Amino acid sequence: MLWAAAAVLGSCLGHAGAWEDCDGSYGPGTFSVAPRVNITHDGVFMYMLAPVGAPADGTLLPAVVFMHGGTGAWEMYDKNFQLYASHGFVVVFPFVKDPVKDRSSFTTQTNGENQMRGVYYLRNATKDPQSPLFNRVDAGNIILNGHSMGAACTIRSAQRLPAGTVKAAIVQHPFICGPFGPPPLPSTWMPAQLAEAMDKVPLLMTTATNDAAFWPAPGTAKHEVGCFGKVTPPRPGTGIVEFTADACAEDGAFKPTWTDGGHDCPFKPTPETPWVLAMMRLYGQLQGSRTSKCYELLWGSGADSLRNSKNVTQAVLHEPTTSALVV
Ligand SMILES: *[C@@H]1O[C@H](CO)[C@@H](O)[C@H](O)[C@H]1NC(C)=O
Ligand SMILES: *[C@@H]1O[C@H](CO)[C@@H](O)[C@H](O)[C@H]1NC(C)=O
Ligand SMILES: CC(=O)N[C@H]1CO[C@H](CO)[C@@H](O)[C@@H]1O
Repeated sequence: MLWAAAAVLGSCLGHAGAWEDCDGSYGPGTFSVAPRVNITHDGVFMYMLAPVGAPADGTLLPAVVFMHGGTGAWEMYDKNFQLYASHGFVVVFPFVKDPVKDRSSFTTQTNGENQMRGVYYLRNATKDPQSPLFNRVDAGNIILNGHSMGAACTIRSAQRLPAGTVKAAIVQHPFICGPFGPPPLPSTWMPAQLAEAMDKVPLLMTTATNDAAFWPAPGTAKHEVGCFGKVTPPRPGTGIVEFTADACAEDGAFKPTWTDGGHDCPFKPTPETPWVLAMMRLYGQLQGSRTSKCYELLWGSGADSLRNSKNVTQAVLHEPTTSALVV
């Protein structure tokens, strides 16, 4: 009920609150960004990046808890995190073990365990006078985001956390669904778990036509779209977007250390990152407002909408219903 009232108020005021609406340009936001901080919470090592200061009207900051892909490192996503923090988001980046061990393909986690710890850390930190986040974070405005192995975690965290704990889930290039995967059970996720996650939060999944991580391209995207479609009936406020091979082409920006095409398209500043940010802003800052530009870009069908982007091979988008916003 509170949420419904807040959303109505938000639209009456034309978003006069602390957070700006999307304008379709996706440049950096107005916050400068403090240096990254090391955190250990409940035995889990994490990096934390926060904006400097807070909105003048006392509004608390939203946050995103991001889980990296297998063999992943902060540096793959750093530019995107700086962008999110400049828009007012606290970024929490839990490791499975630590920055060195997580670079090994033997360090894996797919059940969302450490990503959930990231959520618990934020709930604690905003109440902890010793924390740099003391009284600064709205622990009710947390977004989950992950890539590859971390995307599998994001499905599981969204499914496992009680309804109302997080505001949205953004799942970039998840594994293929189970039971046979790859990877096979118990490391993959099941369509029934995705359905449970979708019953709790708006959920946006991404992939790319040239993702060849699990099947030769375009097989991986085809199977991911198939897995998404196994949730029946379709849940409002959910979607999967397959970006084009052109938009997700390898551009050498991370060489010689990493590639950034296909499966690793989430490292790039475009085409996925702007939409990830729009989803974060819509649900972490604008309370899902149906009258916002963020909403129109993500769920609408205008010339500048996600579904009509020339960077998109196909998009299956199930627009939220009014009731889906009252979570
Ligand atoms: C933070 O963690 C990194 C990686 O483990 C380490 O290299 C660095 O020294 C730590 N910084 C501080 C201030 O503890
Ligand atoms: C489409 O993708 C290209 C390449 O990544 C990028 O330069 C362009 O800004 C993207 N356009 C939109 C609307 O996202
Ligand atoms: C697990 C953990 O870090 N708990 C902390 C939560 O915050 C309080 C202060 O509010 C600390 O005392 C706890 O140690």
